[in-house]
Amino acid sequence: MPDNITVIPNDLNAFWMPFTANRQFKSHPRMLSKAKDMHYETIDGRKILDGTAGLWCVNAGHSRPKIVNAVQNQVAELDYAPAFQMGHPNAFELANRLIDITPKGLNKVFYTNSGSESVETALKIALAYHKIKGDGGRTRLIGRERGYHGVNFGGISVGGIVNNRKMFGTLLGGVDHLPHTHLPDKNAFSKGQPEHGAELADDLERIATLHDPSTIAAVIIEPIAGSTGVLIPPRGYLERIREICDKHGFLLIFDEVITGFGRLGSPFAADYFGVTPDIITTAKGLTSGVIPMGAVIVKEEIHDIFMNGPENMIEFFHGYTYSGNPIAAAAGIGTLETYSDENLLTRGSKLAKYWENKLHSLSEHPFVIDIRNIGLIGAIELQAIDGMPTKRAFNAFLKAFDKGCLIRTTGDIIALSPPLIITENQIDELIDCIGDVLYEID
Ligand code: PXG
Repeated sequence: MPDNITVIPNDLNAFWMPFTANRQFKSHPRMLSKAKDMHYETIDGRKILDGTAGLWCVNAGHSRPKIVNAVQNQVAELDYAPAFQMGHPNAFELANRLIDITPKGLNKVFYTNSGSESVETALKIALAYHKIKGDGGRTRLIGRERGYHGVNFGGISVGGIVNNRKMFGTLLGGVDHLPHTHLPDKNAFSKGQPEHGAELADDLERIATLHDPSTIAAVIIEPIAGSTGVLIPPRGYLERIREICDKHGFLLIFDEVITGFGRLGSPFAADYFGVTPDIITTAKGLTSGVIPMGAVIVKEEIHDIFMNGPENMIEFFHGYTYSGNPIAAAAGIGTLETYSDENLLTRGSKLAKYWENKLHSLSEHPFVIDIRNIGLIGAIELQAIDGMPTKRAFNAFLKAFDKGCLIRTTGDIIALSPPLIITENQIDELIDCIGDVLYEID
């Protein structure tokens, strides 16, 4: 940043911060000013080990040279190009590179600017697809309890996080929800996929019967529910969901906003679980968090249904001013190159066992009631303080930040998702930091 711009604000009032306890933050600000590889630096010069890849997005690590150069060069070359009825090479190049790493058959890319927009886009594609096919009675959308699909109206309607829904009116009509898959009595301290709960997928049959299957357009789920505190699908669950969708003609949407781009040690969760959806929503790791960008990747036959009618007509009345923005696309290309150069999309599979063992070494620590892990994702669920849900985990977050490590908490769950460049030593450092924190909080 140029020297003549003041970077330390003297007043924090104007900025209404998202998903933040604004008053707590403004009384004790936690300000970051730099980042490199696995670390942030605070404005007072303290290094913070990043245990969360920012917000599950900085998969390549911070300020990586290929991404930095791509963005710097692009902004000087072509800053913006109209997204509608015009093109520029980066957007096409990125789409081509993207479909090289997406599951077979999913090879058409629609750009957005965020995970929330990817979700809205995917739901609209699903509805329009059935309509164009002459099956316009399929208007219902099925989500899942505890699901997170961003914060726009479609996303909170199919989502199942109560706090994200309850203030906002009646939401979309025609939506129903599968039960969540969290069964702590049966599955606590599971390593990887839990044993129990595949039968919860059968609830989709119940929902189908209740509404009549011919009224259902799509089912949207996160292969791993992240935001709600890391709920890993029981063995056989996703396969069963796929089967039921196929049986009734429902499109299956995997929301891979956090599981995409190597988080599980494979490019996508669809690869990891061997279950292929019809549509994948992405964002975050697409540009390693550097520039806002999302993408919806769809099966060719879904895209092709739209390609009819007169050739001069717009086929899909949807898009954003910044869909496929040149700078975001450059960041995406630099990111995919970094992933490829350093084998980051599969690196998690090599570290997963080490990560798992280290994480589960905390099982006897104070307040720990469950530990869950898969790929480079981990969750440590704490016993809530009586009458004060979320407080214990939030205190752990504050204490960890003081000690130099960044963790995320949701409810009383600590969620971990480090950049994919993390080393074994840094895994030790992160988990040891959390271990110390657990002994120091009440
Ligand atoms: N779908 C999924 C599965 C997500 O996890 C979104 C959609 C929305 O993405 P945008 O880019 O609109 O925020 C998300 C976002 C957390 C956390 O700490 C998770 C998200 C965002 C911020 C924090 O769990 N997920």
